[in-house]
Amino acid sequence: MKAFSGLIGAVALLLAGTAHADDGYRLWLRHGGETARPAPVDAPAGAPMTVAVRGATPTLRLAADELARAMPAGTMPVTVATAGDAGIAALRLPFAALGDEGYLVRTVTLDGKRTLLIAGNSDRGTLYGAFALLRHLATGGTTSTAALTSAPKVKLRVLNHWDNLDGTVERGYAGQSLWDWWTLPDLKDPRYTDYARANASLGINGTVLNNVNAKADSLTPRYIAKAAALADVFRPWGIKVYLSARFSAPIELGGLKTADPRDPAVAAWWKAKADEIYRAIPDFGGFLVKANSEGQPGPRDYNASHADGANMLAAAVRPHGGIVMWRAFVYADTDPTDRAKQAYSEFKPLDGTFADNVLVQVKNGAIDFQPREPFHPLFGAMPKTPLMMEFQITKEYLGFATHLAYLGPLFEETLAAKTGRGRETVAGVVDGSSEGHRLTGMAGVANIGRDRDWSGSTFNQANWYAFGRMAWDPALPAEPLAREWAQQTFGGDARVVDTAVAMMMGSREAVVDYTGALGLAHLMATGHHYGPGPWVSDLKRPEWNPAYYHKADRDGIGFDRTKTGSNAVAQYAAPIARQLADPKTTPERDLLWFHHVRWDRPMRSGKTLWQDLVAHYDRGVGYVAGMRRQWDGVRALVDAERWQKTADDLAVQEREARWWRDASLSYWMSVNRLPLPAGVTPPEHDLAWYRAQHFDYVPGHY
Ligand code: GCW
Repeated sequence: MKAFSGLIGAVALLLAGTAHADDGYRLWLRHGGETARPAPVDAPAGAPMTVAVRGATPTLRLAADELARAMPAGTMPVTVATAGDAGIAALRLPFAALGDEGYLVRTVTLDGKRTLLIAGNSDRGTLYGAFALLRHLATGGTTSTAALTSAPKVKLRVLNHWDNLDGTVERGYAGQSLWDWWTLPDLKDPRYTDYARANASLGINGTVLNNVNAKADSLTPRYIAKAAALADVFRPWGIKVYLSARFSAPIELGGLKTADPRDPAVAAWWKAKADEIYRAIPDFGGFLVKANSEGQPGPRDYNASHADGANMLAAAVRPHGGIVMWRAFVYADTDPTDRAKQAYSEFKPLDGTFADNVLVQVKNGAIDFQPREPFHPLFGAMPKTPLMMEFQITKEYLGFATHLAYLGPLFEETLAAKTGRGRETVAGVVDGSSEGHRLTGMAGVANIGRDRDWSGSTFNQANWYAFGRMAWDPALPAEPLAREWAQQTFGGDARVVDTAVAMMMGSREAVVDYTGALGLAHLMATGHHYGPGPWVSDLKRPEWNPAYYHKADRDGIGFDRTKTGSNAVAQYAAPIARQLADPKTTPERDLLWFHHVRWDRPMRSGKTLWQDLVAHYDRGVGYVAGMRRQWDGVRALVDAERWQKTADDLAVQEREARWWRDASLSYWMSVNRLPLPAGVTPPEHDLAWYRAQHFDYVPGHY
């Protein structure tokens, strides 16, 4: 009997364990719906909700399903519909302001009965409304307080997958690509549906399937059929498919001698290719192009301009309503000028010459997704061209998947930056309000892979989340987004939510601090970008070397971008250029980005620059130690699986933050010959040890 009850106990324990195990698959959508594997549902039990669907389309049905699964039992009936329905039109609700994709949620009387109506002008709008209502309920709202109205401020809200056809992901740290190109189009992994659903819940409405370092193969009939299969899965969720186009494809696939965009045969090849794609994918979004950058082919190979290239492709997709996203991330290995200046120099003169279905896609900063960069000077400098923001959600330079770094503050900092043209902000440029552009967009380089938790850690999911929400509304601040994400992800316990938000909000600054604060950038190891390498100075191209970026010597440190140096500051509008021209008026957080200053320069803290820099390294490491303590404090309140994985990641992060600090300090001391301030812990090893660290098979580096 004893043994028997012991057995029951063990089974019960096992069941309880299973019930609470959570591998993060459900993301912030806790009301279940996993198609890949049955999972526990947090939604309240009870009689199912009545959800009426008027004029059912596949998309409206999806909206209704979400609500039926998640709405608390016993609440008022819900109706999903679109504005065109006669009964809804008779209500005379303010649909005009909602545009194509907006929604409203409010209590109305329909056919003599009170119902909570969720409706948009399109069924996609209604689907977004359903998710907005669920978010409202999961973050403390009730159906009786549900009076929601919203329309996206940005038209194209797009993920960029740097996914290769062999299943690897460039700068991806969450496992293999989600796309199983080999088995497509026959096999449609249920995860494709879950992926689309997660994106729809945020309002993301487009996805570029393949790496910008593109292979022409993506444009062959075989791969078009595979992309079409994904497009079929994504369509009811309001998501369009786009492809990265390799500019030399007419040569590689078409057997032409040239890819010169001014050659009629080249234009005809692209037109036929576009027609072929649209036959398979009638709502194909268009092309994303990386041209003449890091070895990619492009119009400059033929002395044609980026506008020539973009416009030729734009003409091919125009009859089908497609668009071209042309990247401004160019720097040439033949151009000796400051890399930070090159995109502006190349693109600014082209303002006004792009076709009206082209967006120029600009990274948030002028170098490359560093932990902190001042906003890209192109924002505000090309008023006649829609500029699309490109953020990197995957953390190539912020600790890969293991470091906890919430990017909301990084996104917010860039979007809120003033361009110096009147009251204009970067957000105003991106959402088109500043110049009245209607074609607008925001892209995020995805952090999604085949890991069960999609993003390589629970907290990385917050970066996908924040990107999607800010693409919908670039004015949304990072903190409330962190909170709503944490509430949905961990449930309602305020202790967990408060702790998660507190950890998240300072986490990006901590990465800045332990990798190099005060405007330092690009100090990582070569190629794979894992860990510190400030000493690297022997690579072929000057701008590949960290030493090119920090310019540290015995007397000082920093890149002079004023007129005594590269004069990159002159690329900003006058008020900003003036501010940045003087180290005294430059924000200290960007000081060494724009100025070469002495190690003993006095700082606001009262310390010298050197002492201040050391303090930043210590603060960064200390912050991570602090996050570990905070996370320990909620151990009992978070499911074991997600708690443990996060705790393990934080341990890695603390070790690697120390490594960054120690390696960097050792190197700076070898250059400036200065002692560490009193009381500061010396690096664990000597510089030779740090320089000798070598890593093969680093993820994301192909
Ligand atoms: O961030 C850098 C990466 C490259 C990437 C490139 C780009 C896709 O190190 O891996 O290539 O930028 O954005 O094109």
